[in-house]
Amino acid sequence: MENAIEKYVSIIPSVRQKRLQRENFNVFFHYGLNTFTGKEWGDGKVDPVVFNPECQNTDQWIRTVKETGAYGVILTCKHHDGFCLWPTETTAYNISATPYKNGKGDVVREVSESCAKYGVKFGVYLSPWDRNHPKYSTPEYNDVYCQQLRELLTNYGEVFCVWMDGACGAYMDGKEKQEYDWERYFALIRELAPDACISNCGPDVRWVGNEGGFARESEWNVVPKFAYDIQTIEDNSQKADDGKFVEKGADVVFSDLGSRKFLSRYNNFIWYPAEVDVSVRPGWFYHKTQDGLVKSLDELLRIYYTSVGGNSLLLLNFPPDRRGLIHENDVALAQKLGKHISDSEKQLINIKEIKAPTAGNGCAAENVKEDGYDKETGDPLSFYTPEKESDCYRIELVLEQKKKINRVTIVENTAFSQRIEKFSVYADLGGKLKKVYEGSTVGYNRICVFDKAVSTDKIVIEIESCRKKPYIEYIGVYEDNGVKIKKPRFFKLRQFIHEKSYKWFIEKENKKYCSK
Ligand code: FUL
Repeated sequence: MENAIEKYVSIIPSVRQKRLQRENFNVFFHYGLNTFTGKEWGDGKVDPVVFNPECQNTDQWIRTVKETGAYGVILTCKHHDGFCLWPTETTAYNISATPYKNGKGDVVREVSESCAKYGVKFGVYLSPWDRNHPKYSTPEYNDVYCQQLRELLTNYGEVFCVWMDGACGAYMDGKEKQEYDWERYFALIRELAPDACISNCGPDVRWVGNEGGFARESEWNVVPKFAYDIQTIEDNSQKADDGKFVEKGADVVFSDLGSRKFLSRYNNFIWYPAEVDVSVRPGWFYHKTQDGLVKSLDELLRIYYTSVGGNSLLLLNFPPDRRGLIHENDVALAQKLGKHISDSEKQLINIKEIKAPTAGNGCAAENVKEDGYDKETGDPLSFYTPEKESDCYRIELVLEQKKKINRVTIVENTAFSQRIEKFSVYADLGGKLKKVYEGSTVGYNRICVFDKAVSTDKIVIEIESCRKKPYIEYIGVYEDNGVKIKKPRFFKLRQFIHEKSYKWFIEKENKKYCSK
């Protein structure tokens, strides 16, 4: 076991992963022909003339993103229907074939320029599954896909993320499954955009396993090495509980991907943080009928605190409408979310004194009060680690004054991997310690929201189980912001529901398109 633990803690993030972990909240834009046809999955046969937004304004999109406080955006440059939002040379099925700006438009350019204008990062979604391109299902399609990547990664400035969707229903069109040349795609992205993370079907960021906004309670970044094509939804999902699936490889929908018990079945491990991708509406694309179904702030806060606050990335979808604008209802939600986040950051309470096990050289406990980091490397400017390993690490935080508190944030320095496996938070209530939170993983961000706010001037954190000793970068104690998080439902149940609803969705789509 000792050797195994050594191995787990030797797995650390790349610089590009560390940077993304810092900037863990981004916005998705689903936009294209589906916006105008009311579909979620276009069949690749829709006439591009339907694309005709009257007053598209990508500055308005990006201002909305700024309101949320998110760092970057990811635009569906090509969704499954194969329609390209930029004037690509790889297919005529693109923006030039639309009435928009008399065929002279380029939505990718507009969004990337608005991002540059407002200091927001720009990322691209390029669906590998393509229902329009005649080369799909042949080896030459890999050339087409690479050419599309090349155009996007060389003509639109810096790209922080390439998002590769695993969804594929080629059988719906009576087509053979495409053999994707993932390694070639990845090599090209690394060559053209070395700082970009490759998400979803890529080596840098893993899909959390559902699209409902549910994060795992115990999320690990050190997981068994994945085969990327295992993430494709169509035929890699588990078919029988016969143990064979585990031999084939780990799958993103498993509820436990990183406990010691789970890891003990594998030999090769990678750093692979999870991303929760979810829409503020029921659909990924805009549908007028869903104007009244935009999520409430409470729902969004549950998602925010369990993803961003639960060692996961958040990719929140705001779909532009047929006018080419983010709908007023969605903008209002973005504003509320952004205000909540910025107000909450101001509620940090000063810590007067910290008592903790003797620190390792140069790694004083006081350092946990600082949350600065190097923008280039993503590493913290300072951190705390105890000198020696022990069974339990007790960190006592004496506050400057008694305050009403409802949360504590803890951050591990992931340059030393992810180590904490079990911890508790106590509040001193008139000389008596009361447990206010119990958790497992911490990782690059854990916001411990208490069930009930408490008035106290002393918080105690006990780390009860850890892979070797902990490396803690930051601890923040915050005044009550009124947030209450309902305990997330059991992940396995969510997984079950997700798989069922996904099958239902595909069958429904199938009927719609294939019965014609
Ligand atoms: C899924 C796609 O099929 C949806 O349309 C959407 O793009 C979502 C983000 O990923 O797999």
